[in-house]
Amino acid sequence: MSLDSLYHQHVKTLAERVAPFIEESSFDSVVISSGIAKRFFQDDCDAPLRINPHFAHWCPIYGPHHLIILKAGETPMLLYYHPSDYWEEFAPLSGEGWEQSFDIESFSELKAMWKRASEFGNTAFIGEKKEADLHKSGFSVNPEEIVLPFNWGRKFKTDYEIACTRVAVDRAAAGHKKAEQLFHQGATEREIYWAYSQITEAVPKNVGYEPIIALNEKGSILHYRDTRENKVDNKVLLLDAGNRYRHYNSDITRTILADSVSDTFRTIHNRLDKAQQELCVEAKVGASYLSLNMRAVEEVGKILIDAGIIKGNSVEQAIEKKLVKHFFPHSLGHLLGVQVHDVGAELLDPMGKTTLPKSGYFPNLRFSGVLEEGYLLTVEPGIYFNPVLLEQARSNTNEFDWPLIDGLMQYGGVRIEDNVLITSGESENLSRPHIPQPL
Ligand SMILES: [Mn+2]
Repeated sequence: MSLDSLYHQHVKTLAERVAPFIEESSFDSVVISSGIAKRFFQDDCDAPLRINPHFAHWCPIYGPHHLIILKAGETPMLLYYHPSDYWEEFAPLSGEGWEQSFDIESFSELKAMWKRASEFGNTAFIGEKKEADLHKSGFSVNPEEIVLPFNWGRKFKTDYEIACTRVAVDRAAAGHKKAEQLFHQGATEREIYWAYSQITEAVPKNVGYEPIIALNEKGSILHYRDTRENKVDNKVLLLDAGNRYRHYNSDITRTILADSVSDTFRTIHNRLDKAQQELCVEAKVGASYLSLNMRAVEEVGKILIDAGIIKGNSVEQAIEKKLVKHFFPHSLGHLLGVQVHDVGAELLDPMGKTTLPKSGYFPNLRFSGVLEEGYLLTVEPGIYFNPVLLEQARSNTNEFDWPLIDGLMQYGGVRIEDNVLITSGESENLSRPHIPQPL
């Protein structure tokens, strides 16, 4: 099926999904804005535009000020902003396939456009309050009775959303391959950054997050931001980099080793890769997300004990005493969609019931509950030798082999991340076939 037909079906599915909630709410209509640019402090320049994720969920266009209007049981409307402006380009509609899914009205003035938007009764607005205030709309801004069911629905991906994600994976795959090649040729972080950006066409609308391109010890920093210009002796590359297509993200991490790394580090890497692949298979319909997270911690615990890094403890003890946390401080992953960290799975029902664990091993787990058909999530366990996390454990000389750990710090760490689609049967790993983990 063509992307246009998939898209048409997608919009139909979303409209049917939200109709009962609009109908039962105290609102006659819902208005979703594409958003407005954010201006830097004391500056006359704007940050790169990031479309309101709710708008992105409904419409593939990239530009500020557009409004979607939803009424239960009716074809969605798009109020399309198309001023004549000599500073910026506001592209005219060009008859692309997606346009068939809306009743479209074009406006050259915001005032007239917002007046039109106010003609649909009592309205709920999904977008930033300051935008609703700017236009003195009188709309109710982000009321829970609307936003919660809209968020809830976002966890069930349509075929269109998966098709877009596949394109985002394909583009990232080309970048990952190039990065691997350059790493082995001794390239710098900066050189890998340029090459990745070029191959993945990383203009702002194609970038969901800035890639993490970390050589050697920098791989231990979970959100490493720098791209160093200086040459180092390339031992390990941790590359966490995706792409964005029609607002849909891929989010993929590979860890690439030079021949020079120690046998211990290579073993840690190979075993984490094997465990990650098993976790991807276990991430299937009906699986408890909390149990899956605990399984990941157990696997990491085993690897650390077998490597001799944690001493004198069983896996259960090492987890109980939170020894494993010094090496694997984050959770297993997150939903993926129009936001790199997508929403919806935290809601057990459309009206906002949650069972997020408030304490225990994962005080900040993004969601609990079981995996359902249509979820798209990342599976990304890691093992890091991070100076800050290790410093917190330094005084414990009995249960950690410090000389061994100190020898491993030069390699940073390992993270391996794939994008997994939960189907009614076996789950599908969208990224692994296109980006094999180099061994
Ligand atoms: Mn991720």
